[in-house]
Amino acid sequence: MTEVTLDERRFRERFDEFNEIGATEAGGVDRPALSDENERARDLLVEWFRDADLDVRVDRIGNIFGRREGREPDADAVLFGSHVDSQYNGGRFDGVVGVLGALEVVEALEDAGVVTDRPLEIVSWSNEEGVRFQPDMLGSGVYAGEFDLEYALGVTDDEGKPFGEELERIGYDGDAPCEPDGVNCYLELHVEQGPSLEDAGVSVGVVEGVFGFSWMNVAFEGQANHAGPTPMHMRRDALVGTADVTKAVRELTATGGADLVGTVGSVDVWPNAINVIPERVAFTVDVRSYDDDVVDRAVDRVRDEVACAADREGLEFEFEEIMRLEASAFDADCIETVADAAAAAGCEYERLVSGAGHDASYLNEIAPTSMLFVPSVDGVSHRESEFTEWADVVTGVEVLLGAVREQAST
Ligand code: HGY
Ligand code: MN
Ligand code: MN
Repeated sequence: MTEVTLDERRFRERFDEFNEIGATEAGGVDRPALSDENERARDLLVEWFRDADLDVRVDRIGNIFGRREGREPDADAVLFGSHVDSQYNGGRFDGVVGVLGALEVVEALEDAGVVTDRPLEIVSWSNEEGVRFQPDMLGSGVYAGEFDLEYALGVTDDEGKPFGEELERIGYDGDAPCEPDGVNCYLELHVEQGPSLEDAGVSVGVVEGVFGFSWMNVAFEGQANHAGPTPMHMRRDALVGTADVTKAVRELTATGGADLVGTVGSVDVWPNAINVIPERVAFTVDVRSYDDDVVDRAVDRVRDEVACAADREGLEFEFEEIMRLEASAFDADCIETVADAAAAAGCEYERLVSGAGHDASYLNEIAPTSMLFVPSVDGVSHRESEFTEWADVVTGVEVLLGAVREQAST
């Protein structure tokens, strides 16, 4: 097989230039989906895809594809990539490593004059993070048929702005159909966002699946009153109910299942004043496990805890599950392709399951899929200090290159 070498300088310069967009003081990025910063990031990506002579298309939900023809134009394509939208104060590596790594793979093949049998398609999915617009993995979900397009275009952010209008505002309401058209397999390089690889002292993770998870919206309604003269027995404090549920979520993860995790991540208090008893609180609950029954039981427990907390404090409540993703077990052959590529690159690797959600979960519904991880320092992610050693990033791209070449030969 012809030797293909990554241009590490090009790759590093691109990564640094790309992460100047939405850069935060603390060294992270703030590029939420369909923001002005996300628009600038998309524009730069499209420019680089075009510079690489890729055939660029944007689909109806704003997923961006770059296609490189192979020797067999009618063969199903090898699809690989990730996402470039970020958390509000997120890290520079989450998603970007997979998209710019994919671009470097196709550029390195071009530099070496290597044409694969199958076409290659690299992709940047819309709204993977799901922080501004829920649910997450929206672009890959529509593409894989999990969500219908109209529903996705209609979801709104906290200011009531519909996804479709924001997509049009930034000029990425593409006209390509949002559906698979001849996909041989999907591969995704991503930072682990957890401590396993660092703890094991290995540089590559061969990902065998992704946790299932549920996202819930809860609202408590009590009664605002003066913090001073209102006797405790007269209070209906929505924040007390919220605190009870938060504590219950922590407690149920202790007994609900070995890998069960639970988070109350977003809390909105009204009127949020130092001397007023909270009247309304809207908050979120995120529970995850690789065992779907464990997630189902956890959701039922949360629902019960909400009702009990409301009863104790005399609150009205609303409870809605806004997203439920089943656990994904990846394709055995794809997993071995990644493992073989890691071994061929001389890497020690570990097999693991991802606690973080990824677009690969939905791609796994429509094509053989697997992922590969590179270590996150201190297991940190979704934080501005998120970091991966550059040598590990480069190793990940080398393994991705090997896996893509393997899958792209017929
Ligand atoms: O929530 C997740 O795991 C992903 O970052 N959307
Ligand atoms: Mn991600
Ligand atoms: Mn993320």
